[in-house]
Amino acid sequence: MACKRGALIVLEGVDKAGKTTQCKKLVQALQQSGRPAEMMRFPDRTTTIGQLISAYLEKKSDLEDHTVHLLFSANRWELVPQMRKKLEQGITLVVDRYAFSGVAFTSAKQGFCLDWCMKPDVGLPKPDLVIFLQLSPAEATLRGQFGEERYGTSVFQRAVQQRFEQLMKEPSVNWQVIRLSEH
Ligand code: NYM
Repeated sequence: MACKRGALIVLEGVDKAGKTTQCKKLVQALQQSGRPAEMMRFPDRTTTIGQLISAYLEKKSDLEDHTVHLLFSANRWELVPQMRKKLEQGITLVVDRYAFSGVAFTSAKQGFCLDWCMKPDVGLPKPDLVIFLQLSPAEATLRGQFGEERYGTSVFQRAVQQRFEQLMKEPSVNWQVIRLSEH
């Protein structure tokens, strides 16, 4: 008997929005309701490409900006066969960041446009749903300092948020915004 394809659900947002916690909760809730579900995250730091990205994020290495953008995309592409297989097996994938983070973070840097940033990810499996966790500036402040990794400044994160807002105008993507209040 052919089983129903799993859904591809992506969680997006700026750093510290709580994506990882919510991904885990969603996977748990889906499993408890009897639906096979697994979590994935990007970057996946376990692969060879992921290790290059991780060293860059941890500021242990420097990479040219276009190069690291393409590595983030390659990290998604290398996992596509695995993703497709699981979806075909009926497993719902809950993914912590996807191509939208790739575009929002790189295009927040000087000299990058959305159009160039989107190109390497064209053709990736399309999410059925993208949940955007919208952190208010007040809540971001309450959550304290961003981490020690690259991109961890509030100025950069605000630029990333603006890029996400531009991406959310794309009507072909099923965006659902969840506003996180201060309490
Ligand atoms: N990031 C993440 C990018 O710059 N491009 C991408 O394509 C992806 C998927 O990596 N600050 C950035 C966003 C985060 C950082 O993510 C690591 P995490 O979820 O903290 O491991």
